Amino acid sequence: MAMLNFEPKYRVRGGTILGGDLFDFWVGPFYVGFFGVTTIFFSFLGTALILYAIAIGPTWNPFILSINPPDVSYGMRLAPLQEGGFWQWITFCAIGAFVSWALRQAEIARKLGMGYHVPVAYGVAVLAYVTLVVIRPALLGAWGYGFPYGFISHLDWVSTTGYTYVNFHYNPAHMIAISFFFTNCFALALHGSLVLSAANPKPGEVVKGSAHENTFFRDTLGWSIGTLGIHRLGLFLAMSAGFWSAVCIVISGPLYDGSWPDWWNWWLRLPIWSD
Ligand code: UQ1
Repeated sequence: MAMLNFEPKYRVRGGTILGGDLFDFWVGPFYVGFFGVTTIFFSFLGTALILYAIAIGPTWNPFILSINPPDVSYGMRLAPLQEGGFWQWITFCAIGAFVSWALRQAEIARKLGMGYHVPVAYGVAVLAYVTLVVIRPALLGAWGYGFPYGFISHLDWVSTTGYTYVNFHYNPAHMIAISFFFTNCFALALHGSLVLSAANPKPGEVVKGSAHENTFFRDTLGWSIGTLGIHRLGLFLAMSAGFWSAVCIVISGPLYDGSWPDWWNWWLRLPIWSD
């Protein structure tokens, strides 16, 4: 695998974003680069901090263990390690690793002369995480509003945060995010099944291509979005799901701190039917 015939053509030095020739090399199949080094650094440090924090904590029981953010009384200050400081440094390492990974994707794309679609798409997922652990806590004035790092504790945080606004399903941005997630699943199911049905036939049968794929949907719906179009649609749906997830949580508290079901009373108060 490491000596595919196209490798000599594409595995050439140059075109880095940072570090020049310094880390412009491969280790086995992996491109390293300056951001590969920073990814390894932050991942290892963050993982070590997680293991150390649990090791000196009360339990290894996966149902109970949790690395919690500081109490809200610390505000946006740095807390002692065992009072939320571990959470803060782990969060710092996580963001360092995620951003390094995005920049490594961008560097590889640049070296290959490709578009930056992959790091942009990945960046939306990173944005959703940063919204939860930095942007919303900062807008509310305390790291303590970030979610705890534990298998069950993070679920409890989602539950408590949801019920703080009475019923999160009435949050309009949450509705939009969920609609994008479902539509994204629907589109990928259509696309995955369509491609497999055409390109992976039973042994002995001929492989079909985009002409068959387009004809299937023209016969079924009267219209086909096309082979490039379905990927544009998929990217849009997936990025929109992550983006509206970030919006739905960042407006809860910083912009609106009432009950989401009550927010819809603007509808009942419209002058058309109210006095
Ligand atoms: C589609 O039209 C198409 O073009 C041929 C694909 O590309 C392979 C697809 O995967 C899908 C799912 C469709 C149908 C999608 C819509 C929105 C009509």
